[in-house]
Amino acid sequence: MSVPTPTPADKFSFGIWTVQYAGRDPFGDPTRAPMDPVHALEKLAEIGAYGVNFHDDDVVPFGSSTSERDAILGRFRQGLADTGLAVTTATTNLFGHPVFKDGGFTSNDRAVRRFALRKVMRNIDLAAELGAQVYVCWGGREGAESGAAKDVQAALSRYKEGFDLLGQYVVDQGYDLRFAIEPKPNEPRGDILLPTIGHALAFIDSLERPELVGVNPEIGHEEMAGLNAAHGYAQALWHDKLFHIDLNGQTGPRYDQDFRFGAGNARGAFWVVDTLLQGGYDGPVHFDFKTPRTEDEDGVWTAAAACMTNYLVLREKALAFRADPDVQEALAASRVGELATPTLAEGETWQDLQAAPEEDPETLGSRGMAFERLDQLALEHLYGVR
Ligand code: GLT
Ligand code: MN
Ligand code: MN
Repeated sequence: MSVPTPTPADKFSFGIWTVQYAGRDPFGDPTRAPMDPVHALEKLAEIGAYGVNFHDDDVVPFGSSTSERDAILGRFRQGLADTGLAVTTATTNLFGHPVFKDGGFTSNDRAVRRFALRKVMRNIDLAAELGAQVYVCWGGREGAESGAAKDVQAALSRYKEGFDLLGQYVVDQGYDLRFAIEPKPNEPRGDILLPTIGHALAFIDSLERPELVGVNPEIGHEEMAGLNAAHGYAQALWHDKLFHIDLNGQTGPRYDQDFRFGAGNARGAFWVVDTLLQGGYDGPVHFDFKTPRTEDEDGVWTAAAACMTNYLVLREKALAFRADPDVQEALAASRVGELATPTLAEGETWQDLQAAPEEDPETLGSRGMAFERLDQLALEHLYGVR
């Protein structure tokens, strides 16, 4: 297998902040120079990306005046036109400025909440103008470090109030825009609200317009919580709520590593790709990674290109796995397809079930499931020996 090359049909997209990340961490200063967003557009187009995603502040620095904002956006629009990159998604920075130290939508300080909602609405206008169809909401600062500091039930009510207001806003403005909540268990807060895909899905059900809100799961964030990211993506698909994806790499429950996609838990990445393909996800294939601060700018573009390469490699491997006759045989031996058959026959009732001849648990219990053979075939595809 040769190293594959991305094409626009692959719909690869990047957060502008991913390549702009200059290497600041809690222990050290940036190791790279700030990156002009238009330069980011040019380089992303050059390496084969299809689209971009940005926070308001990635493009227009926080606190810019109206005239500065207009000038910066004029240049950015020109950069989009010149490169042909699509704006697939946009989002709001509700975590960087000190005003958001206790959150945006759920800050204890009501004035902060009002400021946050206005900031989101302003960027939604820009997102809609630039053609974004999904608006990502990562509530990184919505949370707490200590017990009494946050009334969690009140915070969830304010979170709901925020999404209800924004839903009303896009409907009133006639925007074709849906929201995608990005869960994360912790970091930068000690504990973040809506920490996993499951929490977010349950929360969405409480909203006035649940149809406008889905999830944007990030592989690393689910793995930080010790969860199986592919299972989370599958459940989001089952609920019809996988509006967007953040692909990256992570090695188990620890700090948010944001490795390039395919690094870290490679086996988990394989199953995420397989889940997306089998589940028919057809949105942008979006990467949210941070290049380690050991790298210079060349390293940033190496890492960005590698996200796409690794996706294409894993896509080919996942498709080859599914097409392999040995795998189809192993799937049948493991009775995987049988799970699609409803447990009761059509029209059968619980009374019929009670009246049916009983299964023999000894016979059933003595049958092996043959999952080891099936998983070994997957690993042989992943390891490149099939
Ligand atoms: C930040 C975070 C990401 C989110 C981004 C969207 S910002 O980089 O680490 O996981 O997707 O707000
Ligand atoms: Mn992350
Ligand atoms: Mn993310």
